[in-house]
Amino acid sequence: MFAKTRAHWTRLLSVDISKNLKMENDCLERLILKLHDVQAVKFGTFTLKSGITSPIYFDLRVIVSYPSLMNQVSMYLYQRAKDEDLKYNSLCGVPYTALPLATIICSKHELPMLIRRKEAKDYGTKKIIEGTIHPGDTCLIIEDVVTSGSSVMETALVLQAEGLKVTDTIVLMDREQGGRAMLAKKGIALHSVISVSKLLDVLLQADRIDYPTAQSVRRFIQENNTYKPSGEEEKNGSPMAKKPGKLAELTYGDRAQLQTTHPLAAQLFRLMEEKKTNLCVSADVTGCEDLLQLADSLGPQMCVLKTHVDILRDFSPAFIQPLKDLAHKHNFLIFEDRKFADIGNTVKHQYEGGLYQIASWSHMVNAHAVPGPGVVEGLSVVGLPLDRGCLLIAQMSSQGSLATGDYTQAVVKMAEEHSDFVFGFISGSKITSKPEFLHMTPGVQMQSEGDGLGQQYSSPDDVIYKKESDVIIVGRGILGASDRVKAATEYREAGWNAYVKRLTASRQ
Ligand code: S5P
Repeated sequence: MFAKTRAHWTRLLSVDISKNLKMENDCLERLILKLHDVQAVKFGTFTLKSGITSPIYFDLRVIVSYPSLMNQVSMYLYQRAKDEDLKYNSLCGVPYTALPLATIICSKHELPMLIRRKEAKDYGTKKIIEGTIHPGDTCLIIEDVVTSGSSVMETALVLQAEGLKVTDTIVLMDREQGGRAMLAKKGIALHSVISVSKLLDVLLQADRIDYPTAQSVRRFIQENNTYKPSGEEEKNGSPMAKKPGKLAELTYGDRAQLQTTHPLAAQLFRLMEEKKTNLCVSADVTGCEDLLQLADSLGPQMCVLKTHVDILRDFSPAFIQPLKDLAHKHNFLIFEDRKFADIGNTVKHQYEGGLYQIASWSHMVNAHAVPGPGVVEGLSVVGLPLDRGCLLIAQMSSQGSLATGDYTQAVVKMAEEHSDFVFGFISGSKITSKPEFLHMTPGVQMQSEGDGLGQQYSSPDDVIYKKESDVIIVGRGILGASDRVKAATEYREAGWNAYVKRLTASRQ
């Protein structure tokens, strides 16, 4: 009797569930047809930003003109998160289309929202995220269409840099071209309301498109998967090929805005973006006059002027003011390449006093991590009140350098633990994914591979594009040229082009 009753209820329940599923399906079909009605999805021949020709095109921006459709889409996005039983503290829509969608959800369900700025803001609070940030909270990302996943990842990176957790994203349309796999690799689960396959099935059944059209889109989707499991990229060979699972890069300007970025690094990132240069000139000349002349003539080309003040045969304190004036005139920072490497108390004196009084004029200095954290602590006693900053030497360009492997990793940890004063590294490549840290790379030359004294050279493209460093440090490549201004212009262009190429590749 009991078994019969249970079977009865089970049957009734399953009829109910399948009825609900059918209703849900009908609603989703209506939503897809409505999106097609308003031309949020189109079929034809479209040239995408990447130059690829696509038989399908999504423009979800148009839905802002249809308020009931906006509400419907927002309802679906919210319901999707509920179905997955996601736990989150706030919502952030990827700018721009998903911004109003997130707003509707947050307003309707009284949820806190965060807004990610797309453009750099150069006045007021200089924030890249608007809203109250509680580090450790989980933020759910809302997006309209996902192809490679890079725009979701770009927003996730900015949120993560502010201390927020990002574990899931809800998207209206998954183009099924690799975004899900790429995001999964980065620890973000993608939940979509509609997949391209579902969209094609519905439009085909409703006679909105014919079979050959649906087939050509399916083929396009299959042939244009943006996600390549590790290892395949090299085989593809294209220098612009997107690296597997690689994130969309933040620009120098974006990095200047992060709350975790050191004020000096922010100043540098900003001036790099403004002057369009990632060139640091290593002014390894031995006379004050020569150095000042170099600073004046190459000033417009560079973001940083690097000095070795102890190689100047005629140094006098009178040399400092004209150097500072030139830094101001041409908007570059001064970096005394002193490579401090002693106990805290000694470096404190070396930095502040003596003949050179480095802290009084050099915006930044560098230090070896060999002595342990005391070296940074000693320098910061002097540097912090003056708003100075320090780079730690994590790798060296010279042959046989011992600064490799675990040592380099320990330097990164030391920098993270002293990020009030340390804002970056001297390194051959990018060694931390934390975007607030700056990487500066010496050993850059286009003409030569070495100097016979252990120096090893790489090209600007290698350093900025392949090794993902931020700044090229060039000495003899420019100083040894018959026309130094022309050479500096060439290095500046090569460094900047490599940076633009890297940004472009990360967005494809
Ligand atoms: O590992 C390093 C670190 C530094 S700071 N290798 C380097 O060459 N440097 C400095 O960069 C070096 O002291 C010199 O001032 C500059 C490179 O000069 P170039 O003439 O070889 O370009």
